[in-house]
Amino acid sequence: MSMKVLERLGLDRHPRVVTGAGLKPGTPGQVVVTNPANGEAIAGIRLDDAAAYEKVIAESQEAFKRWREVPAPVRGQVVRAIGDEFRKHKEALGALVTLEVGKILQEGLGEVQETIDIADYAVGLSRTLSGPVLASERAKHRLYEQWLPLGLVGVISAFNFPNAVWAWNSMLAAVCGDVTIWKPSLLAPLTAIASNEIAERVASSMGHRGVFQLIIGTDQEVGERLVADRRVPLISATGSCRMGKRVGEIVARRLGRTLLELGGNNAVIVHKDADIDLAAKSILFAAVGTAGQRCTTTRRLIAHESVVEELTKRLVNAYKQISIGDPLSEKTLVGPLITPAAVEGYFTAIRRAKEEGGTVLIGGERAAGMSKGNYVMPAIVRAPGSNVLPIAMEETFAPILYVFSYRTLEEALALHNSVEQGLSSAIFTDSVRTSEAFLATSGSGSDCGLAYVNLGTSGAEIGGAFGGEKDTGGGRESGSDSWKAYMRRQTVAINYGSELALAQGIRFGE
Ligand code: UN1
Repeated sequence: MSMKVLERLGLDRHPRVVTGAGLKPGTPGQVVVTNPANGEAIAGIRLDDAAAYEKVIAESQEAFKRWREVPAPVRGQVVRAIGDEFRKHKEALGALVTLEVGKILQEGLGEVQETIDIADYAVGLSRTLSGPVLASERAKHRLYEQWLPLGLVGVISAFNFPNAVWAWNSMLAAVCGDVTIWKPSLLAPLTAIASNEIAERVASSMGHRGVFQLIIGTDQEVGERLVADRRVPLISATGSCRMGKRVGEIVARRLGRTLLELGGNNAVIVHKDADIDLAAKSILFAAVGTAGQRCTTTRRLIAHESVVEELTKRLVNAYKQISIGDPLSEKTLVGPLITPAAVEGYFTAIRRAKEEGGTVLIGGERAAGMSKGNYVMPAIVRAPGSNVLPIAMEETFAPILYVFSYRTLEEALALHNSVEQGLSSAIFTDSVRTSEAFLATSGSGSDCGLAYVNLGTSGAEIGGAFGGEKDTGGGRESGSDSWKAYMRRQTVAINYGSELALAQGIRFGE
C-alpha cells in the first residue's frame, strides 16, 4: 500500500528517498519515516548537512535576484499554475499526508485543498499588493508607501500540517517576490519533498528556477543554522511554544523578523442559551478531529452549569460511536497519534489529570483492538468541583478534552483567558449580548487571535489572518493582510517642485 502512494508521486524513484531492501534503520545521515498507523518503516530520507545548507542559501540568493524582477501579477501566474498542479495531485498528495502523519484521508485531502485555496488567494493578491498614498504637508510633494520583496524566507513547519502551512507561507511569499527555504518536520519529509517538487517543477518550467527550496535536516545541523542566518530576514515557524521561544530569541539577537504560530490551548464556552445539538457536533470535530493534533484543537470545554451535564452526556455518547483505526479507511474518524512518544504524552496527561482530581469520563486508554500503531481512545476529563486542573493549562498534543463548568459569564471568560496560549476560541450562544461580550471591542472578551461564535475552534478558512496572541507567538499567516510579513515597507517622499521645503516647517539657513 505505502509503495503505491509513493509511486503515484514519483517518490519511489527519488534520489533522496530510500525504500525496499535498501532501507536500513540506523543508517547515519538518514531519517526513517514510520507509518503511525502500523509502525512500519515507509522510507529513509537522506538528510542535508551544513554544506548542502550553504548550497541552498547560495541558490536561493541567486533565485531571489531574478524572481524579484518578475512583476507581481506574473509571479501570480506562476502560483496559479502551481495551484492547478496541486489540483491534479490532490488525491495522491492527500493519501501521502495520511500515510505519513496518520490523519484521516478526508483531512489529508482537506489539507491539500487548503493549499489550493491559498494559491488561489495568492493569485488575487498578486494584483492587489498595494500601499497607501498619503497626504503630504508640503506643497508639490508626494508621500506614499510601497511594499518590496523581502528576500529569503525560512519556513519551519510541524508534522501536523505537513503541506498546508508551508503553502500559507510559500504561496504568499512567492507573489511577494521572495524565495522560500522550507525546513519541514523530520516526521513528514515525504510530503515536503512531493509538495516542494510540484511547486519547483512548475515554476522552473515557466522559467523561474529556485524559488521553492527545501532543506531536510536535524535542528542541530540545519535548523539552528537557518534560524541564526542573517541572510534569511524572516523566519516563519510553526510548532511548540518551547521551540518558538527559542527561535524568537535567536532571531531577535540578529534583529531579524519572526512569524510565530505556536501552541494553542483552545476552549469552547457553551452558554445556557446555546443550541446544544450544534455545540455537541461542533465540539466533537474540534476535539477529536486530527486525533487532537491541531494547534486549533478544542482542549477545554467551559459549559454553563445548567447545560454541562447534558452536553457531557451527549459528548460521551458520541465518543463511544467514533470509529478509530486505519486513517485510509473511509469509515475512520480518528487515526493514530504521530509517534509512540505522543501516546506516552497522552498517558502522562491522563495520569496527571487523575492525580489532580479530574474524573475520566471516557477514554484514557489505548484504542480497543488496535495492537499496532499509535492509537488512543479520545478522552473526556471532568475537572474537580474546585475547577482547578493544572494539567489543563498545558497543551498536550492528543485528544483530551477537559470539562469545566461556570455560573457567570465573567467566570467563564476568566477561566477561558487563564491559559498561557491565545490561539483559537469559541462560544456557543443564541444571545447577542453574550456573543458580543465574548467579542467585546474593548478586548475584555476572548484574548485569542481567532474567535468564533457557534462554531468549533478548529478549521479556519484561509481568507482570514491566522495566528494567536500570548505564547502562541503573535504571528499572522494565510489571509487578510498577512502578506505584509513577507515584504518590506518603504515610505517614499518625492519633491516634484523646485523649492526646498522641510517638514515640520523648519527654516534652515534662509
Ligand atoms: C495547525 O494546526 O497548525 O484552523 C493549523 C485549522 C486549520 C489549520 C490548523 N485550518 O484548524
